[in-house]
Amino acid sequence: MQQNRRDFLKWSSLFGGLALTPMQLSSNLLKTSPMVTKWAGCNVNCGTKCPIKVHTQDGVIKYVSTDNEGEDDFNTRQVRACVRGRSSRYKVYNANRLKRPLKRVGKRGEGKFMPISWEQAFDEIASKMKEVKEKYGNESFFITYATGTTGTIVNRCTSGPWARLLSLYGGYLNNHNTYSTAQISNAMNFFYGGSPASDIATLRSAKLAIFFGANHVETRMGGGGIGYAYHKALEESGCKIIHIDPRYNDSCIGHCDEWIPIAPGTDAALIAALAYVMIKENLLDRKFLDTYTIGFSENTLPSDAPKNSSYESYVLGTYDGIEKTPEWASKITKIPSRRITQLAREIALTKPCFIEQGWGVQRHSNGEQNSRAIATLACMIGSIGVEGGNTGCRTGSSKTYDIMGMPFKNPIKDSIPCFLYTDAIYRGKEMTDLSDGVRGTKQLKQNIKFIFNTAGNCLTNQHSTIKEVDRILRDESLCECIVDINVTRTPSNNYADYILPDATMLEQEDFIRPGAGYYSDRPYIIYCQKAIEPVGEAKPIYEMCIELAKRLGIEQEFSEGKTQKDWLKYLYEESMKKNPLLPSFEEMTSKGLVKFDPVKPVVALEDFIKDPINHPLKTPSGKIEIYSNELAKMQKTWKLREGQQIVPIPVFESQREGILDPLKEKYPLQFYGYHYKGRTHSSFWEIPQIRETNPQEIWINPIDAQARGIKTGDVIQVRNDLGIIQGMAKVTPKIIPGCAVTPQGAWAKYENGIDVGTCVNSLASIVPTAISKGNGQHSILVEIAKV
Ligand SMILES: Nc1nc2c(c(=O)[nH]1)N[C@H]1C(S)=C(S)[C@@H](COP(=O)(O)OP(=O)(O)OC[C@H]3O[C@@H](n4cnc5c(=O)[nH]c(N)nc54)[C@H](O)[C@@H]3O)O[C@H]1N2
Ligand SMILES: Nc1nc2c(c(=O)[nH]1)N[C@H]1C(S)=C(S)[C@@H](COP(=O)(O)OP(=O)(O)OC[C@H]3O[C@@H](n4cnc5c(=O)[nH]c(N)nc54)[C@H](O)[C@@H]3O)O[C@H]1N2
Ligand code: SF4
Ligand SMILES: [Mo]
Repeated sequence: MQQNRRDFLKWSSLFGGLALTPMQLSSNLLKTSPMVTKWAGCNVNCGTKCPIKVHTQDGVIKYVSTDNEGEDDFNTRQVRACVRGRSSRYKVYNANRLKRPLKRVGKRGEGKFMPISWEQAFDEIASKMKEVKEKYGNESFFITYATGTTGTIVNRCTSGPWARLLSLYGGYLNNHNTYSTAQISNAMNFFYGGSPASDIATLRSAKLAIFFGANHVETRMGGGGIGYAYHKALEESGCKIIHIDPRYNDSCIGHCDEWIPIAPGTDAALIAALAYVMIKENLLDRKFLDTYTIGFSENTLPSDAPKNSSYESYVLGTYDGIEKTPEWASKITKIPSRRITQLAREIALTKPCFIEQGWGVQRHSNGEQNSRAIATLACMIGSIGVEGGNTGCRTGSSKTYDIMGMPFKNPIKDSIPCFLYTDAIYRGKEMTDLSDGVRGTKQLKQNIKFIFNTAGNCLTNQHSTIKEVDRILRDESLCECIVDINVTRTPSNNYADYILPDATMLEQEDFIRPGAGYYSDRPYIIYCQKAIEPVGEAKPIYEMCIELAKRLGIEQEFSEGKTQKDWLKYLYEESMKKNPLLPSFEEMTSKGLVKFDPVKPVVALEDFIKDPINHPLKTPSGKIEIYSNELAKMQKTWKLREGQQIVPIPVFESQREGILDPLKEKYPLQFYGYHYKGRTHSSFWEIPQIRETNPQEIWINPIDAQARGIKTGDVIQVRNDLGIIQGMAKVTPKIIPGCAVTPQGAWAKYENGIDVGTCVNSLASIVPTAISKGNGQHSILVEIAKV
């Protein structure tokens, strides 16, 4: 800064002390307008939501830079955007950018469209809405799960203007869960009555930290949040770090004392063996277990639970006749038994020990059990409720500085697990609470007939079994109309009947704030100041919804006469009433970025541990439920798919496409897609510069590669019964033998039935998990061969 100021003074004195910046001067000389800088933000769902500075000239974005204001020590940190956010200019200007409303011409899914006027688009969509409402009722409308504009206030994908419009029009079928956390969120509700987690900043007080599939450096990349806080806490504490992950993830690099590779989907087996050692060597925190939990031992089981159904009985083998020794676990997890024994001692004897899991562990067909097992480990050592300890959940942020969204009240209560949306298209009316986890009703009244997909690629690319999705969506007699709202062409909007071009966050005013769980102890709020006019005919979704509301006869109810800016002011000022720390609307909008003082980092369950009687958990017993009575009830009443089970304690389950599935004879390699620094899911794939610098590689261990004659750079095919993907091999010991991985989110592209776009969801099963009906997308079995 100092240097900049000195340079500026030197320049201005050279030009006779004029109060112009060098940039303004050269603009004047070249007779162009001066550069203008506006704040905007990166709205994609890596959760972090970084501010960006947009520099324009004559209404054109010239370059994008990042927060560089203020000091930059940890407590005053600049919220610097990653390379994806800094590439936002290309998000506005790229060959795939949508600039006009499009209408399908060929068959659905063929990807042929013609430009139409907004008038025609609104008229036709409104008329189809009326028709569908009349024929099938409001339960047939659906807004798909989508995350491309989460964190914004008006321009929200799933709970913004579309939700308000449809609510006022009579309602729509809701969805619950997320693709991010379906299994862990449901599992932790049974276990803790929520997902309590310490702030990652408290890691600075830990002596040992065990991370299960937690990749902060790659999945929380912005400078304002968790990735940086993780790095900083490790620097300060010097604590020992162990990452347990099938692959050597980016958070291991430069930070980690040990990487323990584990076979995917087997964490619950490892935990059972750790428990075995701790029981045998008397290393458990029995006082903690007896005071705060139920069901670890027989003496704390609920009175109506069967004998020998405690976790300890499972571990010692009185439950099922198998002792969960390190040798037993070693065969499943592929971790040497000696290391398991040592690890148990190390974890039990080094306190405080910070236990955390990311969300990769739970995105498996047995994900609920894996995540409950890791939380059980945190209980076994009693490192909960103390600074430097954690609950086994993914770390969170300390305080939410929220801004209200647009109000809406959906008169329909029926809700499906978001991952079952394709099922609800072809067999909605068969779906029930006990067979499909439907909520708000016992059975659905209607199949999905009309879809709005805003800012999402979950219609196909991010869903599973792409060929099956293709079959369902292509059939125009099933879902009769699909309206897709995006800023770019995507694999999903290939299936749309109408594609509507949205304005980006650089082209409209809105708030963006980081998601809870992403910014650690330093909240901030961004106000996007509208850097340029929307390109082409793109327009914000609020304006689209007003036009539809007009045609549906609900304009006044929908808009209440307010513009987007009026709503932003109203919602912000309502939020100010609850949070006196928020500056005035005028200050917020003129500053563009407001960073708040650091808050005290949260230590999860501190109150409950201090006083469990007066601060009970939201579980039925008020305690931590290692044995869940609710799951015991579901075990008796729910109708499950073949091979599935619900067990009240967190046993290791061999389920669909897991390490013990007999299908492994045919498809011997485990496979999954991890979240990648080169994209946020499928977002940014459309930008060639980003694709070029972040290649789509398929990692395979040298042992497996050699057995198949594969070398780095070879084109290989990964196949199972659901599909074939093709891509480039990277032979690396950074992945455990017996497993291969590729970044999730690449755009599927089918050529002669083969996905040459290397999208992992061409191979992932559409079968939901037993308890949450979530996406066990990381459980895939395959064979790999050189092309
Ligand atoms: N750069 C970038 N950041 C992102 C995203 C992105 O696409 N790109 N997506 C964002 C979103 S919406 C979400 S939900 C989060 C996702 O965050 P996560 O779900 O945590 O990400 P994953 O990469 O799926 O998994 C994290 C790690 O778990 C490991 N893992 C997989 N299976 C297992 C297992 O069975 N056991 C163990 N121990 N480890 C396992 C993976 O190898 C990976 O290193 O990230 C967010 N951040
Ligand atoms: N196999 C496998 N599948 C997965 C996962 C996995 O780990 N493995 N992860 C799952 C997870 S955790 C998630 S959260 C989902 C994510 O899946 P999605 O929610 O579909 O996320 P993205 O792929 O990022 O798609 C977001 C879309 O929003 C669009 N967009 C961006 N900005 C704007 C805007 O301003 N306006 C509009 N209208 N659109 C905009 C982008 O162009 C992009 O098409 O994927 C899930 N799918
Ligand atoms: S870290 Fe996430 S929000 Fe921040 S710039 Fe990168 S992609 Fe955008
Ligand atoms: Mo996610």
